[in-house]
Amino acid sequence: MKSWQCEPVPVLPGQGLALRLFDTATREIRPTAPGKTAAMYVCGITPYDATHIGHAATYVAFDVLQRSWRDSGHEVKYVQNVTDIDDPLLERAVALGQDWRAIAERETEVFREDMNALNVIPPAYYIGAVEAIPSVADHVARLQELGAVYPVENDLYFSVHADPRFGSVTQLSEAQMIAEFTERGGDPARVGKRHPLDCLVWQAARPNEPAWDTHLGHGRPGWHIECVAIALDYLGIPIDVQGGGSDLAFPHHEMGTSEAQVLSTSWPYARHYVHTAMVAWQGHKMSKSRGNLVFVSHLRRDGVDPMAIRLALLAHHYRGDWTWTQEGLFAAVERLACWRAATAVSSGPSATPLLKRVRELLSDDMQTPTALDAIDHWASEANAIGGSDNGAPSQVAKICDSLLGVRLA
Ligand code: 5CA
Ligand code: ZN
Repeated sequence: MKSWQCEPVPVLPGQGLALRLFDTATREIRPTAPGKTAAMYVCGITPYDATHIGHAATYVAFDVLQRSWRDSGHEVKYVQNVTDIDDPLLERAVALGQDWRAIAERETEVFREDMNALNVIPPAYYIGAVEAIPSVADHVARLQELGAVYPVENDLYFSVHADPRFGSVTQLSEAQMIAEFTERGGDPARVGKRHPLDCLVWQAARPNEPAWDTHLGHGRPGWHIECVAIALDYLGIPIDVQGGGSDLAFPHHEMGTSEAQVLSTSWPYARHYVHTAMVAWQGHKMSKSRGNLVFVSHLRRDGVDPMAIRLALLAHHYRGDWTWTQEGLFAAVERLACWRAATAVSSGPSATPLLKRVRELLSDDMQTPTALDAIDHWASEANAIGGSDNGAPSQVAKICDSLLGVRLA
């Protein structure tokens, strides 16, 4: 699938520090240890009602992660999917009386435009679920050969306990898993399943729903196996980072991990599971199902500078839930103006200590709020008393662009 464009990332003097990140599976901040090339898979949108601020916060967080890896000398192989066939998309199509493909295409295009405006580095491979169907069918067939898949009526289910490590990503109790599975679209009570937590990998065609012909029959993929097939095809195992919002840790990443570990007879699927916090609005998690959404495209249409949106997101640490507010956006607009004024002149306070400090903060589990404070400090001094270091302001602009993705020029 077509991805999007972004401006080249400026290269900074010296090299960034090795990135340490919180890993959901081990519940600690550990060094990411990628080889020369770091492999990252981030779960993409289900393309209806995109791009809301929650989506944007998640993709901007992984963009900062990628920038930090690049700054410390790694190449990054980044893969993202688009869930362009799934129940919620079909439900929306019925509600709007529109073709599901038209909705998916339109919303994916809005997402691309928003990502471009927010200066998010595109994935090297941007893969739709529909285009991955032949691969999904192959992976399901392989799971069948391994004895990890069984039929329920005409659908196919994966036995999650075929992976002895099932549960190790989120470490929830079985009761918690069943509760979350129910809440997040799972079907623990379906008659014919061998275990309530077993998950759908292939759904046989249903009346008035799209379906594809494969060697598994006429149908469409389950959700988790879609991401696993794409990640295994384009990255291989282990990947360095499996990313997404915290709402995906269970069941999506837990079950996908077990599918991948059975398929590859190896573990771990991912060295780090990185989960971003949920952004709320009007008292609840911003979500398409609830409809409490603030759209990036609407803010842009109303004249908000996308770099101010980006700064409003970066003002929150990626692991702490937070609420979107007008005040937060206004503060970001002011901050952007202050940074632009400070970097529009030819000399200022030295950029060298600032670069060191920002690198330290970002390498330590991506402390973006404190990194913004450090830049504020430099900018206030620059605006109040100036400085004699020629070229420092343009160096600082480069730091903001390269490490935070905030373009000031
Ligand atoms: N297509 C699947 C992933 S394979 C999906 O979850 N799509 S989504 O459109 O619902 O979400 C896209 C990404 O945005 C996911 O990583 C999700 O965790 C994240 N996300 C959704 N809502 C929020 C929110 N309110 N705050 C932060 N991130 C969110
Ligand atoms: Zn996914």
